Amino acid sequence: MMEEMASACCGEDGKPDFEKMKAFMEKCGKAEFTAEETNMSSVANHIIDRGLRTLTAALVATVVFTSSALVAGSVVAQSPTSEAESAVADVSYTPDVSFTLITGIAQGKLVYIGYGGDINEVVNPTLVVEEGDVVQLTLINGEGAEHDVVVSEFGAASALVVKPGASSTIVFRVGGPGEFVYFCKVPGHREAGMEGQIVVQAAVPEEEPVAVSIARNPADLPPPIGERAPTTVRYELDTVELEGRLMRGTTYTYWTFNKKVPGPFMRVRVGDTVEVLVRNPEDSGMIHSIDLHAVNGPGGGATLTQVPPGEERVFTFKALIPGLYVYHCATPMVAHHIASGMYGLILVEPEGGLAPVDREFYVMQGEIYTEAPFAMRGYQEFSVEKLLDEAPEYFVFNGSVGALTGEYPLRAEVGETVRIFFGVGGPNFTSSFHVIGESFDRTHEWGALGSPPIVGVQTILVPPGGAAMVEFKLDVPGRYILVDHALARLERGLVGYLQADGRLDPDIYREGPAQ
Ligand SMILES: [Cu+2]
Repeated sequence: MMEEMASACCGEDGKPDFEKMKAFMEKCGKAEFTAEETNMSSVANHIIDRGLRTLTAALVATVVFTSSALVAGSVVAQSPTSEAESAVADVSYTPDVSFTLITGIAQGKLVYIGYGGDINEVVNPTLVVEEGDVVQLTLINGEGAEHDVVVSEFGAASALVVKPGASSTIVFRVGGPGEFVYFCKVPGHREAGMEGQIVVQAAVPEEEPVAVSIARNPADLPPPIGERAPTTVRYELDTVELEGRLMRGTTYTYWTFNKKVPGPFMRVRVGDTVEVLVRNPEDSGMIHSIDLHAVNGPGGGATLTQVPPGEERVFTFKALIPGLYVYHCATPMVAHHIASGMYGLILVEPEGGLAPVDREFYVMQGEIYTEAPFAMRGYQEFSVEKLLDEAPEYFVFNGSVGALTGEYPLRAEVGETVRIFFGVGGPNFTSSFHVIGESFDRTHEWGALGSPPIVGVQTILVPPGGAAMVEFKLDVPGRYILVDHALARLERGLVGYLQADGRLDPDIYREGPAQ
């Protein structure tokens, strides 16, 4: 297939021939590909490797549009260090940029109206993207006439949306800089006003983040306890309210333990005496507290730690049962305090400690309820209505969108065993935690460390206020993706990367047929 396509798109001299390429694309058609042909992104990569990047951009777009959401993410930038490693391309389950258009009527014309982000309420908005971006475009029927949206240069066309509220999503990859058109191809609609521009710009360097990061580095946790006698351990928690970065260009008022989400990873041994000091700064607007699920006593500490601004409280408990436990603020409205970021994990290690592993990580899942829709720019206000309706706009790992992709991806080496302490702050949604490309060799479900692990698990359910400890050995280099397998949540920010470096063992994973 690869050779056929390469020869179909190149001249005798092996150089790109745009006319031949166009003919090939027409032959391929715009709508249907066979299963084999949807694998053409690898073919396109091959052509890109031969230096035909710009000319084949439209071809790649066609392929991406008709294949699944699994997009080869680094095909252009990849510089394999060996033949073996070149077989593993990074994958991304997310587009680089997404837009939503709602059909409607403005000034007597049929139009598209932008929804969310920079294009909110703009009529026939100009969609600005960067060269090479994978673009996701969702069309929603706003008034009940039949519509679609087409970007013919990239071979992308939505389904017809017929009833009010019906929607269709297309995904395509753009090529080099230029101006392109999207429009409705229902007869007469383009002429009636349903048309806008897609402007592809040269890539600009990532803007410096101006907002404060509240994301907890998943590698930020204390070392294993190992072999030691019970002792007294002290923790100090500052309940800091601050405006932090929710995603690129978007901020939100977080309530935190020690300015990060999740709060600090506490690590003690069974039998330890644990002293917890909660300090609420003078400039806080709220009372705050802590309820640790590792505590045996009313409120898990919350009855002893309702701390008004400018004051502090201290309490002490004995860690009686080994396990991985959630802690959170327990001041009314508790769900609001949790949704604002006030949660973390406390590990009570068994006598003798946990089995040694090569890497440990600390990851927690939560929801954020903003008044405005997902991905709006600027400061976002909290919505108690959406919280009570359990309708979050954002789902996040470690506090913010991008915390575990752009900011702090997990890193490990092939051959290493990785342990993830995974918890759900929530406040409302159970996680179907999964690492794409791996299964868990050992899982302590519900954070139960006193029971033997279950072995060979693909996806682990973790409820709000619950946790799990998972371990797996990495056999193949590349990018693994942390998700909640309720994958619609990925579209609202819930994704993280685990990057494994090392050499590929072709016995375990490689392209091509078995020998
Ligand atoms: Cu609080």
